[in-house]
Amino acid sequence: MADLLPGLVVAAHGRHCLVESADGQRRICHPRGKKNAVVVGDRVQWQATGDEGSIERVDTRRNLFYRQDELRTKSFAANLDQVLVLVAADPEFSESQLTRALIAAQAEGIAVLIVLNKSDLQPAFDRAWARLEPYRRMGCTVLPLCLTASDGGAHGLDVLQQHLANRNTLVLGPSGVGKSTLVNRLVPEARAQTGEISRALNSGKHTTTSTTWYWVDAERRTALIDSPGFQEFGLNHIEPMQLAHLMPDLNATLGHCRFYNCTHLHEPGCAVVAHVQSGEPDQAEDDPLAISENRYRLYSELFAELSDKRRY
Ligand SMILES: Nc1nc2c(ncn2[C@@H]2O[C@H](COP(=O)(O)OP(=O)(O)OP(=O)(O)O)[C@@H](O)[C@H]2O)c(=O)[nH]1
Ligand SMILES: [Mg+2]
Ligand SMILES: [Zn+2]
Repeated sequence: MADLLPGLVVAAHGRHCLVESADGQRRICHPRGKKNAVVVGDRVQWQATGDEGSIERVDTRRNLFYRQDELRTKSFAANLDQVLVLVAADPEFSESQLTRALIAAQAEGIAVLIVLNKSDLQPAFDRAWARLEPYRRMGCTVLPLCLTASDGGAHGLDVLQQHLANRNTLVLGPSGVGKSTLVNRLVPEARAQTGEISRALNSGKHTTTSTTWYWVDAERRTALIDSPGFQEFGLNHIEPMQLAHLMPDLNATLGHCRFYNCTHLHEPGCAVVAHVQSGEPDQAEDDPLAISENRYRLYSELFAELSDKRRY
């Protein structure tokens, strides 16, 4: 039996994937057996079979970022340093989808970065920026960005690049926010590379419909992973009683409720409810633990959704 070689999965299309070896060479590989299903970011052990290869083993994952609804589990990528949730002034972002993505990352212990793109679009941008205030307050890094400035340049890209350096980052967000535009800005040959990948895999599919790993630097230390836009982000894998722990603003108040098994929905003496902003903006400034009404509403809706599903 031939020696096993280490590799990195840089694209995954159903039964085929593209594996990059240490020397930078990429080749089509076939996972052996269903158990070996691979996702982008997986470290694998493969062996050559002619021009192609077969994946014999998937190394233990450091983390796996995925969503899950009633019907299926959809894995985005594995072994991530960070998830960049990209939203834009237009289309208007869904706070529910943003919150869900952040919870999924927190559940896997993956750092997050929120970036608001299209700062050239006013007044939509300022409105969207204000909606992100609770996220800044709970400790998230939120960066402004413009990828298509009228002078042909970009604004906010330098600061963003500092957050990306020497890490691998999954770029996640709804359709049309500029994920691929960002990748093309930072990876000049991304187009060529994407063309190459789809031809190599002979899939005939448009590559933006699948997740792909790009190296930003020649040393291969900084990577961006482009992903298809998502609309619904199911969290069926999360226990309702875990939710508050996975939302940093709610988590900060935990441990002070009257009942140790408080659901923070209707119990008396609930410390979470005590910090929900009543709608008076001044009150939020006085209370470092303030929880926005929107975030609390998302919590109760999610709690109901995840509890409901468990009854059947
Ligand atoms: N006004 C404005 N438009 C932008 C900016 N950045 C990107 N766009 C435009 O937004 C549109 C969508 O960009 P894409 O990069 O294709 O979006 P995406 O997130 O990759 O979308 P999917 O692949 O469908 O998930 C394109 O027409 C871009 O030119 C920006 O900063 N300002
Ligand atoms: Mg895209
Ligand atoms: Zn409580």
